[in-house]
Amino acid sequence: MSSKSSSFGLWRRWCAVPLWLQILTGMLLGIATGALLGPDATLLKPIGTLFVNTIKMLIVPLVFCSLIVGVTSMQDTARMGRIGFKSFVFYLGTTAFAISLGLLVGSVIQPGAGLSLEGHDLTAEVKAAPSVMETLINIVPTNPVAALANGQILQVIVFAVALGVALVLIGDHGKPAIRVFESLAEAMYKLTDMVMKLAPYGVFGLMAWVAGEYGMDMLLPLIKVILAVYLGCALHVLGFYSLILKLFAGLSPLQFFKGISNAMAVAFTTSSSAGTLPASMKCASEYLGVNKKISSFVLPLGTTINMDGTALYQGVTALFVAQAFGIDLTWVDYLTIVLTATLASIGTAGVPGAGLVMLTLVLTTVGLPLEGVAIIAGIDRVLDMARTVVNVSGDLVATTVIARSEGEIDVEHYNADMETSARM
Ligand code: DAS
Repeated sequence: MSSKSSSFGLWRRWCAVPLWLQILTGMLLGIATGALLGPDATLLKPIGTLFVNTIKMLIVPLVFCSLIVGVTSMQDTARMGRIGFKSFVFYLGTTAFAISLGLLVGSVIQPGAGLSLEGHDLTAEVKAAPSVMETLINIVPTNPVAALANGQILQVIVFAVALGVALVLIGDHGKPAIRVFESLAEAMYKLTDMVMKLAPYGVFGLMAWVAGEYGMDMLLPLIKVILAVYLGCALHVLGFYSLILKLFAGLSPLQFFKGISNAMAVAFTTSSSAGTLPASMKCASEYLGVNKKISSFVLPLGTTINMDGTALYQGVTALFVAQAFGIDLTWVDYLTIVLTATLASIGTAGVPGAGLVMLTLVLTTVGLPLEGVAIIAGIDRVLDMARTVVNVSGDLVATTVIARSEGEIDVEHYNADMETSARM
C-alpha cells in the first residue's frame, strides 16, 4: 500500500473518532507540547486564535437569527414571557448560590493567609468596570445595526426579541420575514457544525500556548488561589448542578455532562462563553434533545447575563485579597459581595478576562485594595478557563431544566449515547 493511501486511511480513521475524543486528544497533545516547548509554544497560539476568531464570526448572526426564530416559533408571547421570567429567576438564583459557595471555599481554604502584602507597591492596569446601572441602561441599542456590527450581544438580544415579538404581532405580514430568518438560522447551525470540526486543532494551539506561557513557576506562588477556584467550580458543577437536574428535571446528571462535554472543552480552552455559544447550541439540540425554540432563547440570554463561575471566582479572590492584605470582612461586607457579584455578573461580557474587570467593581464596593487585582491578573487566564466552564455549564443546565418544565425536551434523545444522539 502506497504511503499516500495509508496516510489517507489514517486520516479517515481520525475523522471517524467522536468529536469529544478528538477535542480531548487535541487538549492533551497541546498541554504536552506546551510543557516541552515552554514559552516558544507561543508560536502555536495563532492556530488557537484562528479557531477562536472563526467561532466569534458565528456569534452575532447565530444569536440574532436563532433568537428571532425562537421568539416567533412561540407565537404565544405570554409563553415567551413565562420562559423569560423562568430564565431570569434561575440565572440570578444560581449565581447568588455560586458567589456564596465561593465565599465559603475562600473562608475554609484561606488562599491569601500568610502572604502579608500590606505596604507592597503593586499596581494594576485594569479597565474601570461599568456600573450596574450603566449596564442596565445600555442594554437598549440606540442603533441596532451598530449593535450587530460591534457584537454588543446584550443589545442584539434586546433588538432580536423585540423584532421577533413585532413579527408575531403583525400576523401574516410577518411570515415571509420569519421564513427568511428560519433559513438563515438553519444555515448558521450548519456552519456551526462545520466550524466545530476545527475545534480539536484550535484547542491544541490554545492549550500549547497556555501550558507554555503559564509554566509551573508562574503558578506555584498562587497555587492555593487556583486550587480554591477550581475546587469551588467543581463543587458547583458536579454537586449543585447535578442536584438541580435531579430535583427540578428528574434527569441524569451523567447523561447531561456527557452531552455537554464538547461545549465544556471549548469553554475551557477559549475562556469565552460567547465563543462557546455555537458549541452550546449544538450540544443542546444534538445531544440533550432540547427543542431549538427553547435553546435559541435561553442560551444566548444565559451567555450574556448568567456567569455562575465568574461570581464564584469573585467570592474566592475577594477573600484572597482581604486575607493577603490582612483586612477582616464583616457580615455586611459578605452580603455586599454577594449582591455586587450577582449583579455584576449580568454585565460581565462572555469574553476572556471579563471577570477580572468585574472583580475591580466587587473589590471597590467593599473597600478592598485594587492592588490585589495585579496579583490575580498574572494567573487570571488559568482561573478564567475554569470559571468559563461553569458559566457555560450553568447556561446549559438552565436550558435543560426550563425545556423540561415546558415539555420541550426529548427525554429518549437525552438518554441516548452520544453517537446515537448525534444521528437522531
Ligand atoms: N471568560 C468569561 C466568559 O466567557 C468569564 C470571565 O471572564 O469571568 O464567561
